[in-house]
Amino acid sequence: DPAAEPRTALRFPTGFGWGAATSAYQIEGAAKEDGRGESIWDTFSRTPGRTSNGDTGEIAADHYHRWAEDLDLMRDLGLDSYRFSISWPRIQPDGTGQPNQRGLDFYRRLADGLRERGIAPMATLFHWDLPQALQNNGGWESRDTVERFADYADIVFRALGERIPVWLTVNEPKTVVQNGYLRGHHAPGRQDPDAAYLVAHHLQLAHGRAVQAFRATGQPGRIGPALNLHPCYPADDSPAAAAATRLYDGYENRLYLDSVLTGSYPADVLADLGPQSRLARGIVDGDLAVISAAVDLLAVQYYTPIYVTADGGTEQRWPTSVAAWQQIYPDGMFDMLTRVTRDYGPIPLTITENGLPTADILAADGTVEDTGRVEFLRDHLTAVHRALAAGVPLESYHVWSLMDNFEWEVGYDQRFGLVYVDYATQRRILKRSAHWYRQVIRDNGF
Ligand code: PNW
Repeated sequence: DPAAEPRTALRFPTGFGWGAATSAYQIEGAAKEDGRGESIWDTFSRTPGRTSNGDTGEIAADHYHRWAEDLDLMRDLGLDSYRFSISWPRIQPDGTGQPNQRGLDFYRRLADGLRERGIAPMATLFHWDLPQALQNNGGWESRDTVERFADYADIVFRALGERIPVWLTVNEPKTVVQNGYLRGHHAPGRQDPDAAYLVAHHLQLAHGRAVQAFRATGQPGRIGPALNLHPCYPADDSPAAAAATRLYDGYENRLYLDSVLTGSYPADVLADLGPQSRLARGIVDGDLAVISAAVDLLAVQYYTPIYVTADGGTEQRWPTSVAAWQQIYPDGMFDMLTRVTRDYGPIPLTITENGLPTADILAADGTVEDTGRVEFLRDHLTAVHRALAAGVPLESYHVWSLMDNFEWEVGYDQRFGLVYVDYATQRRILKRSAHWYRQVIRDNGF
């Protein structure tokens, strides 16, 4: 009976980086401290009806005050790498002008604390918390926001560049486009397709301008984009489903990958949007050269596949997690990684997010038995290992997330952490998955 045999031991390459990820608005709290300005997520989450239970990130996991304790946790887990994001409104409260020193100091302490503990910092410049003042000026619909971002990036590189070996520019431009501007359930809560793809262009430009600013400062580290990719599969064997899947893939993946890595937008997506779209009209000569400024690595994030029907809709094939948008399909991780390497060449890759939301319960004996997360991580890491064996130049993997946090529109209802956060006391408790992951890191495999 093969099912009864022990699992083959999987060893990862020597030096493979084991990490975990978070983002500023989701964990920091301290929304009014040390000169922080307001972001669009403060505004959005305070608007009645926008988040579950009216939850906001005002306190979140209180990481802004508990950072040292949290760094100790990371050391105890044995992390090689920690991915966090820098809050733009802590650095520039109104999104422009002189930097706020106390904001920079927080991230300097964090980066130093990581390095003291032997953990490599990986910093994302923008994880959705746009300064509200810039939104009032048009936000990402305005080309001016791109230049504001380049200025902000320049400030951060000069202040922290020596301390941070890997930088990521914009986290998941696609999610801003789709959730912020198409479906409207993320900040700024718009439902305007024409605006959405102009926003996509400006986010891609912002990425490219940040890469240029990085090169201009001559910092020693590496930089790249952070894209969440969705492998798209046809729901049936019909030619119509194949065609619909190809276009769907254009919107989900190639729009972002091609512009950065090949210097052009996919022709099928441009044709589908039409010559009068705000995206088409918003492209200025030279923009694609900016967007495709050479990057050092590509950060990819994987959560779910998409099955596309002949009429261009979607279908569910696999069981979902507690998030309706997530079908659990570990082979999608393999397909996504091998596809990127096949289609774009052997650019160094890091996985900056992969994870499972659950409704964890802290038991009376003080344990959290998140066996579903252990199974999810084990199955996805098995797919990662297969991709490595197939020659994918992957250097590291980060679980989303280090700890439970503010999961955007669903607030604190869904928990993604390896570490449980008891929000009433802000106590941190290692879940079963954290103990498991610590052993994986120790053994460099499982
Ligand atoms: C990511 N999808 O967003 C974000 O980077 C995190 O901040 C977030 O907490 C995490 O995933 C979990 O949601 C995603 O539709 C949003 O497949 C949507 C999708 C995937 C990731």
